[in-house]
Amino acid sequence: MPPPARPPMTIDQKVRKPLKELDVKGVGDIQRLFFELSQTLDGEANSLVIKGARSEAEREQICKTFRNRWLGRKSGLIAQADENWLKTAGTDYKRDAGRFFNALRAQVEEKVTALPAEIRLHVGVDAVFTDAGSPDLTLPGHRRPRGSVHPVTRVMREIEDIFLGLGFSIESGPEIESVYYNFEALNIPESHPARDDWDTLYVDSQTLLRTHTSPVQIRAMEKHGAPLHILCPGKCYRHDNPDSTHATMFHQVEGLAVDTDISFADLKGTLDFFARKFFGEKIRTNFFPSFFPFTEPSGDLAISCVFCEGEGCRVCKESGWVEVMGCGMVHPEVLRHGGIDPERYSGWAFGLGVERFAMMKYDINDIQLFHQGDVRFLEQF
Ligand code: FA5
Repeated sequence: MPPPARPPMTIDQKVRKPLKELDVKGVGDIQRLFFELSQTLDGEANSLVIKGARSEAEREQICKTFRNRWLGRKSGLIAQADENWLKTAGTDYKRDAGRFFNALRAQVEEKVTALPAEIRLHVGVDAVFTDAGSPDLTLPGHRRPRGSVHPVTRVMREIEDIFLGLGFSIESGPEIESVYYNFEALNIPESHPARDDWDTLYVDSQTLLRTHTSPVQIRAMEKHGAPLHILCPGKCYRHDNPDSTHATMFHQVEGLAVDTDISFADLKGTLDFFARKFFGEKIRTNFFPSFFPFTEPSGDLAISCVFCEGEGCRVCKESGWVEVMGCGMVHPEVLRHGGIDPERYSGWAFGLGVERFAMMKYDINDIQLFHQGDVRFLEQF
């Protein structure tokens, strides 16, 4: 009789083993390991949030245990991933492993910080526990209506998944941003007329609500240097008049790739691949010249209209094409502001509007529907 199959290793077991014992054959295998840890992190945090706490003391204890499990100095999962995966990655994999590790550590730190506010106290839940501390199963249960993922979040995750598969990692930056990162570092000095393109909500003369996710480009370059392949999803704010395609708060996803020998062909190839993955293989892409102060040359990516398949209709104004994002080669001045030598490195970047992508994907004709919280709309997703 063959010996019984061994059960698959848990992530806790894997993180305690050096890479060579995990049969790692390439960067993809390392990325999968970090991705598994990242999914475990999300899963554990989500189940703690769903469970909630019955008292302030219990909430503190839950958060402490979670922090120790992930960030504990010696036996925390991050320390273990550092010791067993990062340190044992050979020179060929060191750079990528470092990138995955940094992204994961940032994600863990963010979760650990956010958790106390996310775990809600269940006031009155004590009543369902008997004096002996065990639950009283004779009490009627609470039926909670089932929620669903918001379409904007769903689309954002779909975009993230496509780029994670290409080796990009996720970065985030503040929504309350400085004038320097939002404009100056992006080659938009105070007198530049392009500042008018972004109707800005100022907090004070040097602080604003970011008008796009592009400032994260500079922050990421400063933080990680080159090479860099990142995706920055997040909220943006503009003083735009609300209508069916404009909101004052909306979401963007920024992409940035910086490396040696990056050309416009890489940008075109990547965005064409992305558009076909997201909208379907039939989609065709077209690049039109455009202008952004932080890219040179700049372009707008248009896709063949998803509604008429390029034949011409009301949505595409009979042109057969719909513009979906701005993009271009990162301006040398922007690389310099990020601390990267433009003589050695080049890069491309893009920025897209998530609500507009969701509108095309799900045939939604009013952007305001995303932000009104109407359950009749949301429960369709
Ligand atoms: C930008 O914001 C540039 N930062 C994009 C970029 C990044 C170009 C990197 C080059 C390189 P733009 O202002 O066109 O560009 O906005 C990008 C997308 O955000 C638009 O295509 C649109 O989909 C979305 N968007 C802009 N304003 C609004 C709004 N008020 N409501 C909803 N979506 C909006």
